[in-house]
Amino acid sequence: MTKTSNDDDLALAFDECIARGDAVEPRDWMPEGYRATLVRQISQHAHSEIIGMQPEAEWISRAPSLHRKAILIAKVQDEAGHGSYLYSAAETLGVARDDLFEMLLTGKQKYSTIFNYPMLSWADVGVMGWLGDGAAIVNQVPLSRCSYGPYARAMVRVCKEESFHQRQGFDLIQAMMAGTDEQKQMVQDAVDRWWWPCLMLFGPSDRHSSHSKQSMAWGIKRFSNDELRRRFVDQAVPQIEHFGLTVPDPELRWDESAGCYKFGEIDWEDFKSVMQDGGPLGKERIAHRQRVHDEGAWVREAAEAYARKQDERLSA
Ligand code: FAQ
Repeated sequence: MTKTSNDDDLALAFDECIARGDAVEPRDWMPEGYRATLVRQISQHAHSEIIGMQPEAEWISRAPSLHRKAILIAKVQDEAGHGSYLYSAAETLGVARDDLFEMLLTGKQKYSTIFNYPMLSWADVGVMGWLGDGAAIVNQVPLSRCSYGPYARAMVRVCKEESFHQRQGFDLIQAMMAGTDEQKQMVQDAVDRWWWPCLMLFGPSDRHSSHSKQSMAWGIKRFSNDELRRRFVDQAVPQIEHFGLTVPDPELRWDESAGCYKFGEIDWEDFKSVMQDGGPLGKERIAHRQRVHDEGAWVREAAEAYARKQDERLSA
C-alpha cells in the first residue's frame, strides 16, 4: 500500500499524543508495531495470571485453617479476574480471545517463568504472596501509567488487588516466623528457592531485552527491566532481614555511595531454559490448562447461547 499524507498526519498525531502523555484509546490510529507489542505483552501478562492460579490452587485443600483457606480461594479467584480484564484489554486491539488461548496452549506465546517452579510447602504460598506479588506490584504499578488506556485502567485494579495479596503473604509469613524452629526453617527454605525466580520476573537484563527500548519510547513500559528489579531488591531485602531471614545471594551488599543494594548475577542460562523449555513444570501447567479449557467448553457454549437469546429478545 502506498503511503499518503493522511498516514503522515495520523502518525504525527500519534507521536504527539505519546509526547503529551495522553492515553491512546482503541479507536485511535496507532502504528502496527505499537498494536502488536501491546497484544504480545498484554496477552502474555493475561496468560501469566491464569497459569499463576495453578500452583496456588494446589494448596487450597491443604491450607492449615478455614481462615487461610478462604484467603487463598479469594486470591486464586482474583488472579482469574486479572486474566479476564487483561484478555478484554487485548481484545480491544482486535484480537480474539480464542486465538490467544490457542497461542498459549500451543506454546506460541509465553507466560512468566515463575509459575514453572513447584510450590513445595505452605511457606511457599506465603512467600509467593509476599515476594512474588511484591515483585509483580513493582513491575505493574508503572503499567497503570502505560500509554494504552485499556491496559493502564486494568492495571489500576489489578495492582490494588495484588497489594492485598502481598499483605496477606506477609501476614502468613509473620505467623510462621512467630512459630516453631521448623516453621522458620520452612520459610527460609522457601525464600531460598523463590528469590531468584522473583528477580527473573522482571525479564532479561537491559542489555538483552529486545523490546524495552521501543516499548519505553512508546510509553508502554515506563522503566527498564533492571531499574524495576533494583527497586524490588531495595524494598524486599529490609523486609527479609526484618524477619531474621537471609537472602540466598553471597554477593548482596548495601552500597553506601550508590544508595542501593548491589546483588549477584542471575543464572540467565536457567532463565532462558525455563523460558524456552518450560522448566520443571511447563508441560504439566499447559496440559492442565488444556484439560480445564476443554472441560469448560459447555460453560462457554451456554453463555453464548444465553447471550444470543438475549439479543434475539431485544431485537424482537
Ligand atoms: N518469563 O524484551 P523483553 C503475575 C520474555 S506477574 C517468561 O524484556 P518485554 C501476577 C518476553 O515476553 C507475572 N518470559 O520483553 C501474579 C519476551 O518474549 P517475546 C507477569 C519472559 O515484554 C503474581 C522476551 O522474554 N507479569 O502474573 C519473562 O519488553 C503471583 C524478551 O524480554 C507481566 O507479564 C519472564 N519472567 O518485558 C499472579 C507484566 N521476562 O514476547 C499469581 C507485564 C521476559 O519476545 C501469583 N509484562 N520474558 O516472545 C511486562 O512488564 C514485560 O512484558 C516484561 C518483559 C517485563 C515481563
